[in-house]
Amino acid sequence: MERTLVLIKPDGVRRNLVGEVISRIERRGLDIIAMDLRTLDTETAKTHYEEHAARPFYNSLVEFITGGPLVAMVVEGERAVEAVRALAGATDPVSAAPGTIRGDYALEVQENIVHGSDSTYSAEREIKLFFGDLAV
Ligand code: RTP
Ligand code: MG
Repeated sequence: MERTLVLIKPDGVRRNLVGEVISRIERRGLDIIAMDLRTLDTETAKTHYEEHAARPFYNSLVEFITGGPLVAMVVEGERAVEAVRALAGATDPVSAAPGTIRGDYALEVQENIVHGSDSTYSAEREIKLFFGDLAV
């Protein structure tokens, strides 16, 4: 069993896609074991995306992810990290396959609806950042 951090980003909440995203996760057979609606402070957002600190889109990304409420959840299941990444689709929604969340609902690379941890290592770091003591 694996755990991964999933975010329904502020664009997904604003567009009322929370139920749609949760439904896809549940139908796939993954379990949601923690979840809340919250607005990130700048410090948490910067830490979450620290790997992108040198990228030109970093400031814009931090502004976007703190710009409204998001849904944070811990998802558990067999190979959950890879399974959620497959459900989400490619980072750039235009290249994301139809049938994926991004491929069905987004067109812009920044406002791409969901986040899923990209490795078990990232998942552990991100779950600690968002949910404290909940172990991976
Ligand atoms: P995420 O971390 O949100 O799950 O997305 P990802 O792994 O598919 O993509 P990553 O490379 O980690 O990028 C993180 C988020 O930054 C925004 N982004 N903007 N303007 C741009 O060129 C650009 N590139 C990435 C997206 O919101 C992306 O999901
Ligand atoms: Mg990423």
